[in-house]
Amino acid sequence: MTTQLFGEPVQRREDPRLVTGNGRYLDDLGRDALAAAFVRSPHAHARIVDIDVSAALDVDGLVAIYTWEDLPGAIAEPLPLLIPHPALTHGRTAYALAKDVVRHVGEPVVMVVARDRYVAEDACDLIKVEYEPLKPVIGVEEAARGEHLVHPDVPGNVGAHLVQEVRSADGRSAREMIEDAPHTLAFRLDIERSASMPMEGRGVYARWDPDDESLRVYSSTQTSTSVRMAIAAKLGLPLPKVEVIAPDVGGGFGVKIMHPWPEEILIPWAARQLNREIKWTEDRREHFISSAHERAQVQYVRVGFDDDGRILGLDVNILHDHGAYTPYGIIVPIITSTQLLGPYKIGAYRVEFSSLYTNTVQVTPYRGAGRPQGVFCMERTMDKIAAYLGKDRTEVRAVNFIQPDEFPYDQGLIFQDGRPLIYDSGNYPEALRMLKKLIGWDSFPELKAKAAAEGRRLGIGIGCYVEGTGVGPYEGGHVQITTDGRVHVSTGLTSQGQGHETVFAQIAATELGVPIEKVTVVTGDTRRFGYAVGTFASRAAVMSGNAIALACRKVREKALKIAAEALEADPRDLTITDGVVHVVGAPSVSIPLATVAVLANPLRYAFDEEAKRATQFAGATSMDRPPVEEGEEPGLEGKDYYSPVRSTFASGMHAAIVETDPETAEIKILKYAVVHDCGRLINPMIVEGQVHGGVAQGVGGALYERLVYDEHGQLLNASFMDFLIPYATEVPRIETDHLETPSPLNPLGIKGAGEAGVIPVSAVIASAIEDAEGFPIDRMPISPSELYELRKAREHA
Ligand code: MCN
Repeated sequence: MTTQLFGEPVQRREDPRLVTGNGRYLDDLGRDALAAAFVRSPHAHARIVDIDVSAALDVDGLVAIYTWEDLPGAIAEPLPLLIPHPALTHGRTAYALAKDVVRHVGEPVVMVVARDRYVAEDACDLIKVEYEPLKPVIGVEEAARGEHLVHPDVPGNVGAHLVQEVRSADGRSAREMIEDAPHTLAFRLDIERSASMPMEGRGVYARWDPDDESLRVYSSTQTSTSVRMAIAAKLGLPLPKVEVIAPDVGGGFGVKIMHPWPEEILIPWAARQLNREIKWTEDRREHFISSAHERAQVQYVRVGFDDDGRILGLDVNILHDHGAYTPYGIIVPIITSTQLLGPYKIGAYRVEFSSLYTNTVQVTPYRGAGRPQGVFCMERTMDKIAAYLGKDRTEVRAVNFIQPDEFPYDQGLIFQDGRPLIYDSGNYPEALRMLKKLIGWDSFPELKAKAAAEGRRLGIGIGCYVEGTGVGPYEGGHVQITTDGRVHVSTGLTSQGQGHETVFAQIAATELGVPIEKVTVVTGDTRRFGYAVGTFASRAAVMSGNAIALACRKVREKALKIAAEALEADPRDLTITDGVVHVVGAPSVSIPLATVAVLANPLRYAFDEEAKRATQFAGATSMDRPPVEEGEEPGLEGKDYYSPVRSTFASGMHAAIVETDPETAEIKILKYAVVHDCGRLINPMIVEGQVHGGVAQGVGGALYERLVYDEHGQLLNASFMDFLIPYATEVPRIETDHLETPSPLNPLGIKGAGEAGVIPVSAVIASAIEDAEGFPIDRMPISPSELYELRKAREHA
């Protein structure tokens, strides 16, 4: 049996439970709890004139109705704004229940608690809210005109405005470099709204213990510790009196992170108020109109370059649609603007963004978080340069690549974590070589010509990206070996399907030399681990992975020390194999870890016959070790934290071959290839799964997913009948190859992988369609009807 499982494609241990229906999701809990439902605004922008609940009061089974007026103290204040930034001069967050004005369709106005959801919804229908409609602001261009305001005290609807600039080595600005460049291009790109759309929506279930004056809250969240802190602060409870548990979470993709949702505050508050268990489970329509969206940006690009396609100056102006509120600060446009440069070194760079309020659902990070937009911009730029110069698109990229001997490479910008944007490692030329081989880049012209002879249109496309992963500030791991030889690992961050139960067990098994079957992993339960940040920004592997490894190393050291005493050996001569500590080269001189765990506990004799035998085996008597020496702790357990100096930069490149129908403009992906570098792989199979899932989401963003608002601020496609996400039939087979350039920044040499799949897909598909059609694709997503219209426009041009 091997315990060296780091790097092995171990089967996901959580899957048998999840795929046989034995997962426990939020709605599986609290079956007898009261249900909450919300009256939500039907208007995009309106003043609340009156709320009349009288007709609902007689509904049989009604328990309580709350409006903003009923909320006490801090709960009546706006929700917290996380991650403030000096450029965010006008940050605004919503109230848990709307106060005076609603700013998007779907904003919660009244909360109803009742015997069950049916009764709660019936009561909602009887509540009359009188509104005075105000002019809604829809789309960044209308917002930028500033004629009507989303927040009356935010001039021009500008929540934030930021200019970042990197000058050339000889001190010239990007604009000067562009003016002086041999060639220049200018164009506009349009990126539409999409959203996370996890299979399981949000949900909260809370119960109050009046004797202990404590709350137990279950939330379908990516960050149980921050939900806990928000509830404690808003309800005025000491932190130890609030426990938050993330049960099985059916996907998050960003929408369930950090900033507390109104429902995460209101349900626990009402549970305490009424001393009853209360649950709220989001339905799909609520998810569309009252959670969060992302992506929407308009970008104006100017680029100057030389005859080889080397970029001398790049100037990008971004109008970022932030929706009605900024609970998560300006993290999304900051990521776009700083990671737009990708794997390239650019002569000089200027990026400016305005983050604009509109009367639409608020914008918070969705898998990829601003990077798909940045990559779309950079990769469209590369393709345009190649087309202009008549060069191969991969050549233009290669000429701009940062070279392997140039790491660490400082891009001269400040990253989202406030630290310098320095790439730690990578090998972009090698990745390109691997990708070209995987997709068959060099032989594609032949394929294309052959298809053309049959009346078919094929195109090939490429897109490259880097991704800052494993962002701080910290994450922790706790490891305990019990007297049955089992290893219990816990970490505070949560899991939404990434396979953490498996990979963290692989790390512990490898570090401790125990069979993986002996390892159990708990995540996202503040009772087990109170200090944590959460699962987002592809950080779990780097952050908790390293913290768990460090905790294991502490425990291992302690185990070897105790075993050395028992075996009368030098700890440096010992190793652990299959859960047994033994002298290197003399496996018979050994002691099981289970026995070492017994020896590590001074109370071992009192309760446990096995322990008595174990210590006799070890040649010890009951009192011949001091109970707990100074500076030591009983038990074979340890905790450690990992806090990175800065983020580590994963990277990759994708390529695709598409076919566009000459008649119907239908777009089919025939082949899709990924070369991916997330440093040392813990589990290549899980990483591939993550990449595949990401590509599937990216295909949605490239071809189908677009949240359409009309001029009144009504979301026209708030259901899966109208908002298209790709089925398995639309997702191509994905060929993946891994390149491993270890990160020098963390002990395990790993980088993140969770968002890699999604980031470049729109750029790649646009690149391939452009190659098939011979005209520019400057928007994402692109549908067959739009492609058809573009063809017609070309014909008439
Ligand atoms: N991994 C590995 N070796 C590496 C890097 C990662 O084996 N060198 C493994 C990790 O151990 C983990 C998985 O790959 O099991 C993803 O790791 P990581 O990149 O650390 O990402 P996180 O675990 O932090 O997950 C967050 C990331 C993000 S930001 C979104 S959004 C997202 C995603 O992961 N949401 C998901 N993947 C998702 N997958 C599912 N099923 N559901 C979501 O909601």
